[in-house]
Amino acid sequence: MRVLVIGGDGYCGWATALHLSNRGYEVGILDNLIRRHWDAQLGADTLTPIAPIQQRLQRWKDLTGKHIDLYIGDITDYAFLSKSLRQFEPDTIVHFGEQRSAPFSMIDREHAVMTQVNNVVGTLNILYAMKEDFPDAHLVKLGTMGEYGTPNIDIEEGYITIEHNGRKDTLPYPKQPGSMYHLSKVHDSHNIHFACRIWGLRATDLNQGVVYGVLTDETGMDEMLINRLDYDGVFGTALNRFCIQAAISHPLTVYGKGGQTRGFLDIRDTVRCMELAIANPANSGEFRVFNQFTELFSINDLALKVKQAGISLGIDVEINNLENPRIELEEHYFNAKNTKLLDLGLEPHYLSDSLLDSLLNFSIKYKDRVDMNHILPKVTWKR
Ligand code: NAD
Ligand code: USQ
Repeated sequence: MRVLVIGGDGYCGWATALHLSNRGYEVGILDNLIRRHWDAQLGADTLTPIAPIQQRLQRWKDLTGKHIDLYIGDITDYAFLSKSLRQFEPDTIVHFGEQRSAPFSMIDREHAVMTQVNNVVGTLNILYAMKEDFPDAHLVKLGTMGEYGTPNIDIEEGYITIEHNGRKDTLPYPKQPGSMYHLSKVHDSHNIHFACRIWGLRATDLNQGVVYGVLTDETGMDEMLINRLDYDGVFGTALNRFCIQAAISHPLTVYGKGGQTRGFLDIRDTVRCMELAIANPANSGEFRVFNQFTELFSINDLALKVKQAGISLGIDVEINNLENPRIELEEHYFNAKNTKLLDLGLEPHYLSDSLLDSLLNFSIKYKDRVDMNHILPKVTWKR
């Protein structure tokens, strides 16, 4: 099976592309490398020294004998996208290629517009290119758990059955996203659903939770295959940031009360979930939604776990409750379903002491690369 991984130079995409290649899929990567450019603009860098994409792919080939095609360009450029798809002829299109940071999208009007144009137009172009040339291909699109927000009822996987005035229907689950970025994913979901209903395309929307960890079987094979690990206040995410903060003895940056609860998963489960979704495609005309996370944690839970793991490594970890730069509920009900990927055979790597130890040790190894100016959050949601 031929799988094109759009956004394959990024954190989830790189790990997924190598995993699929290792499992015998014919893989292509399409990426415009804009994430490397955004890092440079912010003056931030991944904790880990990532090699240029061409060198990464050459090393993968030298190590495994497996070739990965490379298309460098922007999916908002329809001519480029359409030409690349015609060359590669995918059976499955995996779409990670978006601006994915909530704080980045909340910097100012320009960043909000850029995020929504990049994400919404890129996805629309993919839908039109599929309608035109690959109507039977399967789109596997990364959505986010943050599309749902934090409703005071259980979160279902994409749809909810509602009884209203004596009538009953199963409808898209209500969405209340918390940033201009998360909103872009809601817009994408609507557009993909429309394309499935009207044109009969097949798609799986993976509402992924926050990903943590850095090593997978493939990215751990060689230093040149190392994955990115973001720690800065814009692109870094909760648990990864906390481990890196612990490694440099910086107090953990819990925003507000820390009762914010989210779905989380290990990057080793991200790659496995992608494989399961690809191997079990949606039907023609079906817009399928899976909630892709393995465990729920509050930010306080995570901070305490990192503090505990620090003790076993002889590091004294302090926890700091900062004023919350975001506008979000800090104490709330959160109970999301996640059975569909488990039903397909996912065997989760639950957050364990050994993973925390390994992530902390990994962070200690590269701690000299940390720029302290990028630890505290600088972007605020407030007017
Ligand atoms: P990332 O920033 O590391 O990677 C995204 C990649 O997409 C980058 O290499 C970037 O250059 C590329 N890209 C962006 N816009 C593009 C365009 N217009 N054309 C071509 N390439 C483009 O992000 P990530 O953490 O790997 O996230 C990947 C996807 O997974 C995103 O859609 C994100 O919303 C989703 N997701 C991520 C997480 C997480 O915790 N990292 C959690 C849930 C969902
Ligand atoms: N948070 C802290 N301290 C920090 C960083 C974050 O308390 O140092 C809190 C935030 O306020 C928020 C929660 O942790 O309540 C999650 O924030 P995050 O930065 O870890 O993740 P988020 O902004 O939600 O975005 C990340 C990815 C995004 C993905 C999303 C999945 O960047 O691409 O869509 O996780 S989810 O959160 O399930 O929507």
